[in-house]
Amino acid sequence: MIKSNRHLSWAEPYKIKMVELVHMTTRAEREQAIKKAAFNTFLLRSKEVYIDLLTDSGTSAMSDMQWAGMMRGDEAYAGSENFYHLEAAVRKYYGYKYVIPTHQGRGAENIISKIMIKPGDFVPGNMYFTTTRLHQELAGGTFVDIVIDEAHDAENEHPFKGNVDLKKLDALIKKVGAKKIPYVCIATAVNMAGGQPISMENLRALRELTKKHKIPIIHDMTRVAENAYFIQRREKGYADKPVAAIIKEICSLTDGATMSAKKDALVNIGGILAMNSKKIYEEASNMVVVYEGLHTYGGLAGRDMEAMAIGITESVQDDHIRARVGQVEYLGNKMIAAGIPIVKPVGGHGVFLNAKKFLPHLDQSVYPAQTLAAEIYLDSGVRSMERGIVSAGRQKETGVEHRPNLELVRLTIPRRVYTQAHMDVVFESVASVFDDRKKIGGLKMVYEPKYLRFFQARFAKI
Ligand code: PM9
Repeated sequence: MIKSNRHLSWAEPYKIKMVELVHMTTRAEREQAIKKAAFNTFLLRSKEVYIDLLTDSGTSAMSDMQWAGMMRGDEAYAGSENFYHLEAAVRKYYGYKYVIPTHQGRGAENIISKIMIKPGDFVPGNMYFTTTRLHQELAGGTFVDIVIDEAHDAENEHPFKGNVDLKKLDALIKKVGAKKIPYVCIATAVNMAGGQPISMENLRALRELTKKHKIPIIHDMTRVAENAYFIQRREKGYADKPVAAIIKEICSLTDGATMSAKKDALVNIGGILAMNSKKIYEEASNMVVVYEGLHTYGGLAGRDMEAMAIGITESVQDDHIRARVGQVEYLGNKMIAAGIPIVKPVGGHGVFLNAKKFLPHLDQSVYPAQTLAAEIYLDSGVRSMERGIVSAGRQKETGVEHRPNLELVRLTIPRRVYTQAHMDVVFESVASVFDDRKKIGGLKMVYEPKYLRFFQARFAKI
């Protein structure tokens, strides 16, 4: 953003060149569709959806430059030119020395978990993420939550709810010993907390503590640009620093990264594993051939890597990120003004409805957030996602259900896809469900898959 334009509002820094028609449905059609989908919005067909706020993952609109880049795909098996463009973009904007492409974020999580975690290890992180924790557990590790308590409280307006509670980390080190902690896993713009940022000050302090104990930091940088924008807006000393410089500073405080490029990096498919250690790079580039593909394509086509290299460049621009977060805040502020309970402050990638407060008559055992997502779909065809007890799954050792404090419905905004008028419709629909909330009853789970159950679980009305 050019500084002299900061008095203007956040209008999109692009114009529309091509459109995709969306489908409107009748209430009767939606009733049939959600029943067929067993009250799980992941099981709806996209043609049954009007405004799709299921996820911001892989749903971005690519730019004309990215599409032009797709035509420059070098589909050589080894040493594709596009890989070198991607590597150059990662080095320039993120600063990590080595990069391995992966088919998406969880491909990178699988590899780093297998390399660094031994059975019996503990992996502390600033709140869990579903796929990340699963790979840590599959490698034999136990995830330990070290995020500040404020992150688990939807109403708390702490500006950096992604911060690490250093006392919790210190206590874990004292309890299990630094040797049992292969790395600390730090997410920027913490997804499950509602897209909440970590501050640079906290990251710097974490760096000091981990350095003392020789524990590396692995950065889940899936939404690093959104985090950097919040630092620019909220942290002392960063108001005049470009988002690109803040991103580089964040990365410089960590040793390696996993990234789902399907979010901030503006592509429909792809991920990366990046690091500064040559030793880990060599192990990872060997392991990637087992699970993904050669180290210069990692499960991606050359054209995908080109789109990612260009997407990274576009994602770090101040005017892009200001408009992206501006749109999310526009929707969030409408909800707050209407008294609809949401996670505060409004996060970077979506508005998270607080289902516990929205439906206070429903106990967590009848899946209030799952229920609310289905009700919003029924009302308007707006698709959202459960982020509560269903997503949290079961404890690794005991099989008992996790009962997270946050029982949320995520209205996730894809990047560069929907307009302000779409946001108004989303608000109108949530407000109408809110007016009728007392009539809403809960769900029971009738099929539960073993892994990441939220994707495919099936429900029935009680
Ligand atoms: N996140 C999301 O919708 C897609 C899968 S879960 C519905 O938020 C973080 C912070 C993520 C993430 C995916 C992954 C995995 C890692 N870290 O989906 O494998 O938000 O590319 O990335 C999703 P992939």
